[in-house]
Amino acid sequence: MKTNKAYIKLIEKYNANNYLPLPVVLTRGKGVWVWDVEGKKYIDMLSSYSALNQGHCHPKIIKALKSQASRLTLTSRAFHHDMLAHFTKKLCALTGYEKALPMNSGAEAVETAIKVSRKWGYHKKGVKKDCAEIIVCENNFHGRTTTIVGFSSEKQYRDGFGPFAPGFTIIPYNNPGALQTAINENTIGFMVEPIQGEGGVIVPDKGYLKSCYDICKKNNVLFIADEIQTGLGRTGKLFACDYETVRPDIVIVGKALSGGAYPVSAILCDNPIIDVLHPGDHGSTFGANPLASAIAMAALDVIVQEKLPQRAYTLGNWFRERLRKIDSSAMKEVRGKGLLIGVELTKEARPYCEALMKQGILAKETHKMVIRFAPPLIVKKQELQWALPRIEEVLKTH
Ligand code: IF1
Repeated sequence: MKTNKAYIKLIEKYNANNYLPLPVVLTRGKGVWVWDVEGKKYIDMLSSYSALNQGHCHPKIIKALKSQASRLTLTSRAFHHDMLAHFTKKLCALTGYEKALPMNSGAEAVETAIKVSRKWGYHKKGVKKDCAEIIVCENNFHGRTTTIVGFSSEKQYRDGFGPFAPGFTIIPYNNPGALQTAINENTIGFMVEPIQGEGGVIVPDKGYLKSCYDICKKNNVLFIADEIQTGLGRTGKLFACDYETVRPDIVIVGKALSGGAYPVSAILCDNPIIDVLHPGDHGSTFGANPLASAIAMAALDVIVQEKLPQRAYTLGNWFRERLRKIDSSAMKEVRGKGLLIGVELTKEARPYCEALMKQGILAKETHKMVIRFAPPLIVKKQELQWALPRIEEVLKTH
């Protein structure tokens, strides 16, 4: 049997060096649990950055995958397929939007939102050709394409990858005044994460999203919410924007839209925005394919049937309180909403994540000083109770 070490050697030999994963090689997953190639069991407290809200290999999702995989996987968008009708009807009914435009990765859906809002800006708002501007926030994470990293404020995400696309203005997060000031006649959209995930689980002040939304409405600017990480139950509501009863003009979803079984993303909006698109304006070979559609339908069913937003709300409140009770000088702050939780430390988080791994808990550092805890939303209280003393021990002794 090959060890973790042996696999890592092979992986390092044949793969680009663009990641620094924890030194564990997983081979199986079920619910909140994963197993490495040496048979050791861990609780997954990352959930692939919220793609696994439904847990690993959810039986209903895998059943849909298998059955669709043996019937029809791809038609391209040159032809219609039956599952597209079922999937988008379900997605629109659940979210309350008139239309969906499915893609594959999150970054592609962000690019889609950028294209749709720019075209809306030229055709509906009357912005001069090639002058459209989108306002984004400092410390954002919206993906890795050259356009998207071009408006990142993180040096490493940009360095060496220019030149970048113009048309983006960066303002401070959690500051509605900065949005008001930055808007001009060419502003067509404001794109924001309701909670900044990669930025370190940064929760803005209460009322921030609503204030920004109102400013957007007053100025005929589209409010675009990137709910790729926060959406579909993670923060304790279907969307994190629901906390402030903000209904964005465009919602971007991904990750948990497939329950981790396939790359599926989408933008959601109403007809007056999406109707700027005409045949040939946008597309993707694999976007909205039959397999993706069947998987996403099952993933959405699980979110509803198993009341994942409600679970995240209740368990999240309880778990954050328990984490706050841990008496450790290494802990600075516990923050988050639902089961999107950041524990900010006074020291670098990486060694703590390595120590947690030894205890059977897989979590990942973000922004150097923060450990992110985001277990699948199907997690049981007993499973979190299993993890808590182990987390406590690591935070106290390292
Ligand atoms: C990686 C981070 C998280 C996202 C938001 C768009 C995307 C993401 C709010 C793009 C993706 C992923 C990317 C993934 C790790 C993960 C991540 F640490 F990199 F930043 F979650 F925090 N909007 N986030 O969080 O979606 O194209 O990846 O499907 O390894 O880069 P994608």
